Amino acid sequence: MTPEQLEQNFDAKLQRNESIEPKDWMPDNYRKHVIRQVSQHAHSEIVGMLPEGNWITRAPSMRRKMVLIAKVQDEAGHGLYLYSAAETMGISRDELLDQLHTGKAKYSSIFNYPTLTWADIGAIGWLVDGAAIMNQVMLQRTSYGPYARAMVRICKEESFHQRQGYEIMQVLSKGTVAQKEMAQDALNRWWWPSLMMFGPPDAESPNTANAVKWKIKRESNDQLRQRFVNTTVPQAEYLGLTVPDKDLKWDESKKAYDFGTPDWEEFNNVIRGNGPCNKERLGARVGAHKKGAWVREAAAAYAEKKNKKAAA
Ligand code: BYC
Repeated sequence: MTPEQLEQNFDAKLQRNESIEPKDWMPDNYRKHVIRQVSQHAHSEIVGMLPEGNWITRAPSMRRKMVLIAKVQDEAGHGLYLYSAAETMGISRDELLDQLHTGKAKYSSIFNYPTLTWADIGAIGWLVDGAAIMNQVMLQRTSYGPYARAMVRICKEESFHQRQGYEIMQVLSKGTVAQKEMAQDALNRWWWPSLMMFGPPDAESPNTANAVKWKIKRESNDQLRQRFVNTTVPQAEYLGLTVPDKDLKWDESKKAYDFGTPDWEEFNNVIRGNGPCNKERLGARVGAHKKGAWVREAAAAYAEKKNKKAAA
């Protein structure tokens, strides 16, 4: 087939909403785009374990501790499915990790903020996992098959995470005055960073045009951000908490909330590596990777021995 025919076949597959599979021909830029997004997503899951892991030893009860351990462990699993999905595109795990450890690859801006109180664990589940699901539901239909299939299971687990976070917020907001204040303070600190998770406004998003053309993204950053606000504001009202946005207002004609503009300068600063916890997060990841070297070496030596035995 000529290069033109290959490209036509690829476009026709997308038109028919068929998934693109690892052995299919694909344009180089599609491959690069998917590797970039899937690997950033994988890194986010892995780095995302750190702010919550910080509270495992301080969870207020045994039940909360068990639930939090399970949640953080789920995030590790998500990272592993996503690294595997990226590897089907022909990039190695070592290369992917190297990109994270050298700061070449991004991970979600949200994980560069500190978790100061137990209410932050509630706010992360409710808002951060809530924003993640809003984005990930459409990714179950993303055009790259291995990514779409990984997202099905991830979405199920993220729904559970969102509910456990909201339940923590319910308990705190119905608790003592101090507990309610703690819940409000967490909402105040996590609201705007959660809106930033969806990425820059559509007009300033360099990757959206190709992502939509290739059906990698089915909805834009702004569309998803709007849906998140519409869904989450009534949840905050139910808790008796106030969303920290003086411009927030229901618009009956649009059947949607008008809301203020996130501080995009802060966002750009965080993704350039200058957020409150960027250095700490990356330092923790690089340190964990170094400490884990003996486990990787032992696993490789065991596999080699087993292979030799099987071949003998
Ligand atoms: N943070 O052209 P744009 C989770 C970058 S974790 C950092 O709009 P795109 C969880 C963007 O990469 C869930 N960087 O990009 C885990 C691009 O830079 P490059 C994480 C961001 O790709 C543990 C530039 O800004 N979810 O669930 O079309 C505990 C311009 O942006 C961010 C995913 O990763 C950001 N927030 O759209 C709890 C979902 N936003 O690469 C929860 C998959 C933008 O050109 N990813 N940038 O240098 C996506 O859907 C898309 O990649 C994004 C960005 C919507 C994030």
